[in-house]
Amino acid sequence: MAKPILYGPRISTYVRTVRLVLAEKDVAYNIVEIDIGAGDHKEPTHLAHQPFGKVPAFEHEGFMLHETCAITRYIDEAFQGPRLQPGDPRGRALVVQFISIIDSYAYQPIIQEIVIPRFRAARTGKKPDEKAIEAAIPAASKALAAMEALFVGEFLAGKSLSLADLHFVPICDYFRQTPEGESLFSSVPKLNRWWSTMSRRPSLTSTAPS
Ligand SMILES: N[C@@H](CCC(=O)N[C@@H](CS)C(=O)NCC(=O)O)C(=O)O
Repeated sequence: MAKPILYGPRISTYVRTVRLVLAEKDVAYNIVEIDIGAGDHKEPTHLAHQPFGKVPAFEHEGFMLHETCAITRYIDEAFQGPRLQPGDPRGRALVVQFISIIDSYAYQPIIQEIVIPRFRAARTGKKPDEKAIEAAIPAASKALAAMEALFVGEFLAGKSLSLADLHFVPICDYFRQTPEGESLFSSVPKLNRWWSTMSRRPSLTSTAPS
């Protein structure tokens, strides 16, 4: 089988989720870095792969895909390696439920409204809009609390690692580097324990953005 190609920057949480899945399945791939800082994801070359101007996009033997949840499911089903989706309908539904919560309710407040402003402030030395960050905390907290309540055990959606864990890891890794993340994680003990286990996996080290 030809090596798949992943289009996107390593710093992106969605790109990292795909890299985590590829690493857990031990699938070799090529990555084409897209410089989102320079706006390359809005250029025609990338828009031909991802019409919404987002990252990642994915290519396998001429088959093109975008939308991370479609890409990760395809990789799990098309390649050898440990299965990252449960065999039963309820187990798979729980995995999809977690991914949907992450996409719909966690990503925006955590990454867009807390992590990006904090990291940008650290990079530029300019003060972030503290009021805007504070305004994002209730939504971030609600998403974490919902996942804490749904946590099945050991891994997010059950006894085995699944796509749900790999969709959430990149967001947590960044969030925990902010004061808001550090504080909110102390109120979700199951997710905290989950993170201690997850953070030791070799796939996290090998995909860590520099
Ligand atoms: N629905 C898309 C969302 C991907 C997404 O939001 N990616 C972010 C990076 S983590 C992005 O492209 N941001 C750049 C922008 O919105 O201009 C997916 O699931 O792949």
